[in-house]
Amino acid sequence: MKNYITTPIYYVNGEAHIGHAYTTFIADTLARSARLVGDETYLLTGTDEHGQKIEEAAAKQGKPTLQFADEISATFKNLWDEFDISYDQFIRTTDEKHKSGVQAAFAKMVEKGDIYKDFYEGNYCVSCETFFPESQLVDGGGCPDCGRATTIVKEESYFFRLSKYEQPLLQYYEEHTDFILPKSRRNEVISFVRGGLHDLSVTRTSFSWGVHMPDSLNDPKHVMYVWLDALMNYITALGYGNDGKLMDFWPASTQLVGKDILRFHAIYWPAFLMSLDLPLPKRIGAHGWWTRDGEKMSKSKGNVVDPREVAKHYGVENFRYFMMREVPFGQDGDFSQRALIDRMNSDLSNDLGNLLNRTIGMSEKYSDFCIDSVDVLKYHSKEINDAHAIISTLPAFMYDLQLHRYLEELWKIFSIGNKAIEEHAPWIKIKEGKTDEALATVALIANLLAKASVMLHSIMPKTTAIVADALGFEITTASYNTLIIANNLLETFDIKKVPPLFPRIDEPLMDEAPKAMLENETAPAVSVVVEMIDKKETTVGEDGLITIDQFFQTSLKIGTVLAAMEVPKSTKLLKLHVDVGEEYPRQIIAGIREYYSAASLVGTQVCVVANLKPAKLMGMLSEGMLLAAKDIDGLCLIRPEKSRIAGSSIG
Ligand code: ME8
Repeated sequence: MKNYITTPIYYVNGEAHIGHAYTTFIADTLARSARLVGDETYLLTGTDEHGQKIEEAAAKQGKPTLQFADEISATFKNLWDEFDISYDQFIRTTDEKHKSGVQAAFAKMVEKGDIYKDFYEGNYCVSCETFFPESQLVDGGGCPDCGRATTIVKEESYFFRLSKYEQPLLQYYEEHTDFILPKSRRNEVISFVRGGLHDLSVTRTSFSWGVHMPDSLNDPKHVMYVWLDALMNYITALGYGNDGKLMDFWPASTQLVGKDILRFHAIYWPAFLMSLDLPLPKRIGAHGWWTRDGEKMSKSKGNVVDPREVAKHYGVENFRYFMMREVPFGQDGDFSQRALIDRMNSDLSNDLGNLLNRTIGMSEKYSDFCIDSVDVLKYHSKEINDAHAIISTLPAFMYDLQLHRYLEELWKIFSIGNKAIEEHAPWIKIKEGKTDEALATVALIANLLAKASVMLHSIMPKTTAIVADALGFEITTASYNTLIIANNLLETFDIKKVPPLFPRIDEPLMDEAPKAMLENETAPAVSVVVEMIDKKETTVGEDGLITIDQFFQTSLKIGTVLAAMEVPKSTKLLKLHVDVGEEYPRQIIAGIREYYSAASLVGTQVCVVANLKPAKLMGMLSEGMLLAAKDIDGLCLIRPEKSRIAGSSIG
């Protein structure tokens, strides 16, 4: 099956914000999901670069318009590359092929008798690049969409016979009930069209930054209306009006837009396509708008959320997961760091991350990392069947763009896993000598994680690739077919240890840290300190000596550093995840950043004071302390001479 998915093309009058990232994440998810099931897929995104608005923005900066457009367009493209968006083409409306494609489309509309020349006088909003009838204006002449003042423009114009398509459009909506999603928006569109469609002015003479008329019209003072130019990108990208090489991807399977531009996509665009004798897209999905901490984002308020910043602090895939999980498609959503952190801690760290850590930990202890699914169906057929029942409901949610429901359902698989561990307690089964049963439960969890990872792949591609790698397989159409379609289990494999994928976050990472916290960042973590557990019994003698028993009250252990990261806004602290042979790694905040880089520590061994009372440093829990020695040359960690099993006791 062919699958063509598009995002809107973004105006180059400003850099990307989270609204742009949201549409692009959803489009990328749909494309990845289609590729995974084996569909031939094409994902299009790009930039919308013509029109008065862009011309004015460039002039304001004193730059030639094309240079200005080049610069901003590149920031979008770079962002999508940084975010690993799997687009097949990044179209720009200033591309020569696009311009000639639009001219070919215009010529076809003329040939069809759908274009005529007349005069237009009306209230024009430059910001929205749209004329509005007097009756729709707000506050004495303001634009009904953005509220800005409109100006009266009278000019010669070519018109598109939109009115001719009023009935065909209504009939189309009637016959294709899922053409517009969500359904509530469909009703809005229908009532707008029922209210009557006026012919549409589709050329301008008041500026020249746009696509010119086809040569056949010999009318150089006219340029195309920017929305006609922009909408055509969806077919010029496929070669319309040129080689037409990719036109077999048309009609698009899903075209994603924000609710504010639905009218252009659900009314003008289908009418243009009817005029061109082309089929209509299968679905137009209109998403809601994002606010920040409950407020509308605007440059003047300085509260626009920069997607790069969010990704830098929280990770692009966690951000992506949050956006799709948090808000039902079509509804407005609110971005707050607290909501993002909560999702990361509860869904990602607690549910998914812990399940993986526990699987790795148990397999290490009970079977030297080997996972064998041989007895899974003997002891756990119910869990496997329940997981498959859930999985079978997922494609419909993806199809309906209900990604929050998709994820909500998918997460039930992790609940099945966690419940199975509690109920079957493999550690007790091992003690009772029921090794097969214990190992079957561990293998069940590994299989649930594998299947869930495949289904989560389109939303968190890199993260799930790491999970799959730990579980000895790769996420491909072939593994989708075996694990999901055929409902098979994993082959016998050795599980790989991976650093915890979702460290818990306690404090917002993007806000200014309170000053007091910054100043109070010296960690006690790096000198040999003996925590006295019971003051009476452990009092140091008058001679300054302690007994051997007193010494052994300090639990010192060998730890392996699984992950290390810098603590934002701190010059001294590193956050480490250290395996000390327990079910979960410990989080240790150590004041060693001036002496060690985070990367140099991963995989090395350290000595850990393991029975210190947990303490909070800069709002983060520290569950231990590293031994180190310091002199005038600086600080160095105390390490075992040779590598020892994590958790080995020192003393
Ligand atoms: O409209 N939350 O481009 P654009 C969510 N060039 N989405 C938001 C948003 C927010 N706060 N703010 C904007 C254009 N958007 C045209 C499209 S397509 C042929 C031409 C969304 O850069 C908005 O709804 O102004 C739209 O879908 C997209 O960002 C691009 O807006």
